[in-house]
Amino acid sequence: MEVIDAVIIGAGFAGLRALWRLRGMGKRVVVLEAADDIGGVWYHNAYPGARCDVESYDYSYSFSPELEQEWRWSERYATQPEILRYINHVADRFDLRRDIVLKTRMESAVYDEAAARWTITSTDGRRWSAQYLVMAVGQLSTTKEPDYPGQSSFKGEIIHSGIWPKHEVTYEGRRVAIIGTGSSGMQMTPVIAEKAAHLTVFQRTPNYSVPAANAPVTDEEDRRVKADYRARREQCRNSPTGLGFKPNRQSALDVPAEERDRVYEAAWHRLGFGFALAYYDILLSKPANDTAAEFIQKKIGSVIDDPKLREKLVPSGHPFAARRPSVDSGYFQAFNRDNVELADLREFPIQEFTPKGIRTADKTHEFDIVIFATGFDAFTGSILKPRIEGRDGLTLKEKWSEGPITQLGVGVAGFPNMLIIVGPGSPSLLSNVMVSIEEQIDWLADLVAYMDANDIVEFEAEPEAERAWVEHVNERARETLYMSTNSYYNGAEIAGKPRVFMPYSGGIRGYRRILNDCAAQGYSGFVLREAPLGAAAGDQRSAASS
Ligand code: NA7
Repeated sequence: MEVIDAVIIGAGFAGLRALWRLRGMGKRVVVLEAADDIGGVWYHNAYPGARCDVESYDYSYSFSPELEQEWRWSERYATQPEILRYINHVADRFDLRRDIVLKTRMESAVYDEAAARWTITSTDGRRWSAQYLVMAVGQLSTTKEPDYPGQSSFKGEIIHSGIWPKHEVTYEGRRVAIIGTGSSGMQMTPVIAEKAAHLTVFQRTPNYSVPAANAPVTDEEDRRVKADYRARREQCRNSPTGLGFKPNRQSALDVPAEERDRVYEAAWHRLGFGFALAYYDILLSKPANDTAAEFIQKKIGSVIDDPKLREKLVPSGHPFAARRPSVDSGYFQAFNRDNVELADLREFPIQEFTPKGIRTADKTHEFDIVIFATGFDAFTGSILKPRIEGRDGLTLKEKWSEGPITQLGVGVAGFPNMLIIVGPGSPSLLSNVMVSIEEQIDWLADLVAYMDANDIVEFEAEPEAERAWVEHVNERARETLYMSTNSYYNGAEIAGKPRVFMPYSGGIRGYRRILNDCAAQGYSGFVLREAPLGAAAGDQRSAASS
């Protein structure tokens, strides 16, 4: 068994950043990654049209000014291949690979209370002993795989957008189905539509989307951003969601309709995902939200030629951005093509798969390829996959059976020395996740440094503090429109999953203040111990057995 300081699970953006930071403090660190290579979701989501919906300059690491200056983004919203190249560049530039163990899935982590250490075991039986366990497993990394009757009888290829195959998939002359119209389905639709003989998009819930307004980055723009990158980073860190522009502090209801339309028009052509910040109360007040929703509905409707299709594709019935909206590049326009068909699952649900395709209540469709763009078991899916056993044999799965409970989104009572990055209880998917990743990792590194400086071997969330934090997370969510509809924010994406609001909606800046206050108060809400709480019990056990 290898004895080290920290085991980090996951070699995506969070895992690499944690490795860089902890190694820089002189810690011996190993990153375990189940996939064949690094990159996390950006390794797996290699579907056609995949790109980030946060601007490239903001969806990148800020820890190295040299890295910032030398990397040249080619587009405003980077594609998946470009982001993967960036991650690989970072890994090489900072010599991270030597501490990353690929093709290695964590099976279990068991806390040794007497030693205040975690024993991590991989599915192939290797073991590591570490003081710290850092869960950097991503929030959208466990795919949701539908299981329709007859699915295994289908003779064509079935692919999930979130674990895209490594072989080349060709569309020319082929009949393709996409099931799901979240960001993944919306991004791949126009790209596949251009190549496939026929494309059928199966829609359950019409989703709001704002145009990406993607464009190549000009040299002038690149120079401008790089000349003042620190200010841009500060803007992100101090914004509610980590996007690089100032939010509007006005209410959508306090301005005349013409002015509001001008603001929305400008936001439509520029802000993408940030449209939800065009007025501060879009996600707080239904009447304010209605103004944004109506504007977007009109815009979407205006690019769809067929009135019947328009009726089905234009989103309604839930507030704009209460479910994750998309940022698209020609999704709705793709339905004007002769080779693209919409299958409305609300009207005609899927009844079964057949060897040749899919039978819905109204017709039989024949396909060569079926793509599930059906999303993920969000927030908790990947954390709860391995067996994580804390004090007294309690597993995290048992502890979270009614929903995730954390202190500030980073620690869990009963699971000492375990840190979660961008998991439930933190701004996570409600933010530019890169900003959240860096904030949390720098905070945890400071905690580790504080523990070293004060001869502390064990930290643990206090049960009272985590109860209060969960209540605070819920309280902030109740101020918003997020709970007014079903979404992966509140566990509705998986049947039987506890219906609780998972991310922290209080914003990145507010969250950082809370983390900083916690540290300034000697890590309030956490118990810090100079000897493991379980040491006495361990002594008794070894005395009894000797
Ligand atoms: P999402 O956003 O969770 O979208 C999943 C889509 O799949 C959504 O339209 C779902 O419809 C649909 N879905 C899920 N299960 C089914 C079944 N069984 N039948 C039909 N349709 C289904 O995942 P994405 O991969 O698109 O995006 C994930 C994130 O990546 C995104 O939020 C950004 O952060 C980037 P529903 O809405 O549930 O009716």
